[in-house]
Amino acid sequence: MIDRHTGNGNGNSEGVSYTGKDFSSDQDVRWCPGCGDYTILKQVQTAMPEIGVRKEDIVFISGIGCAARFPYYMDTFGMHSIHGRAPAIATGLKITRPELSVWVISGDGDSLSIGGNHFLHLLRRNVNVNFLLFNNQIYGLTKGQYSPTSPEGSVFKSTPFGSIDHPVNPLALSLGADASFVARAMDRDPRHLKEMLLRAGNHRGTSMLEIYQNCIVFNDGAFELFTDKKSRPNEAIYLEHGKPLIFGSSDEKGVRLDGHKPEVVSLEDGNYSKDDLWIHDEQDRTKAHLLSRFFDQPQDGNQNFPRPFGVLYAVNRNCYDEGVNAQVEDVVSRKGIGDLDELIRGSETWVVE
Ligand SMILES: Cc1ncc(C[n+]2csc(CCOP(=O)(O)OP(=O)(O)O)c2C)c(N)n1
Ligand code: SF4
Repeated sequence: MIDRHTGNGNGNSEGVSYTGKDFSSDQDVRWCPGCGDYTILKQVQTAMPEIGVRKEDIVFISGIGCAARFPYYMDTFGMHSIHGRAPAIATGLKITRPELSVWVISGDGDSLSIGGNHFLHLLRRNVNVNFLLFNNQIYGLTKGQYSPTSPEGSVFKSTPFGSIDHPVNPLALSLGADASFVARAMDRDPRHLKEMLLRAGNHRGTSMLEIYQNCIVFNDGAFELFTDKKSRPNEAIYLEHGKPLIFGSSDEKGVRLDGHKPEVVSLEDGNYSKDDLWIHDEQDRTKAHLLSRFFDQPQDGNQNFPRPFGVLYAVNRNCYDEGVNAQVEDVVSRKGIGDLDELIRGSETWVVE
């Protein structure tokens, strides 16, 4: 059994017509003024009517952190659960209620530190849920300790002499875990963020969307290179399936492949034209891995690759929740409904003397 109503496993869309406001709850929003979480909330509320699922078929499940307050602000079902464990709860819910559209909200600390293990298994199992990873490179709720995504050398309260930890690259990690949908967006490009939310919401399987989110209090400007309108054209590249990798303020640069080695080239010096560039293919796993490695900082002295935004990888593969339900149905049809008491009692008993 895939879905009791629609068959696509992403909620029931029969006869729904909402506006963004319909998804706004009556709770006071308790994030700091200027927090990037506000924009993300707004874009999720704006995207929901277009995803077109009935409110009573939508569930937001979070772990712990500032980001994790999200379910309170959505006028849908929701659950603020335990630290790093939202994927386990989402998996259980999706298996037992496959008709629901399930969204996991998590911070970088929540999903990549205490919840790293659960994150990995959600992705490899490809449970049909949407995972929104709010990455602010800091622990916001606990007042600014460094997180698994903080760059080396980060000076925060818990790392007064600079973090010596090598950071996690969330998209490379997701691809390594065989995620079927891997994308990146940022709070300060709301139009593109909404587009990515729609893509994630319509994906069958785990959609992992990393969202760069500014923590204005403890890590302001962490993503300024990509969010600032002046530096963005040179530091960010927007991926579109079937289109060449072009960037720069007047589209004067591109990325080509020399074998499997990416290279930034000028489109102005006459050596290369658009026809020489790498054409983005969302279904090419090898190229998605290369893209996820465009992660260097200009100050590292490496070739300054632009940071990719958009869908790096999207393929269709079996979902764990569907597999579990299909197997249960098959076994029940062959063997009938089991008896739990009998199972617990077991067929063999021992007497301990
Ligand atoms: C079992 C457990 N360990 C530690 C904590 C303390 N704690 C609360 S939130 C958090 C991390 C929050 O960071 P992040 O997930 O990045 O979310 P943000 O607050 O930045 O949105 C930690 C360590 C906790 N609540 N429970
Ligand atoms: S501490 Fe940072 S992440 Fe948390 S609400 Fe304030 S600005 Fe947002």
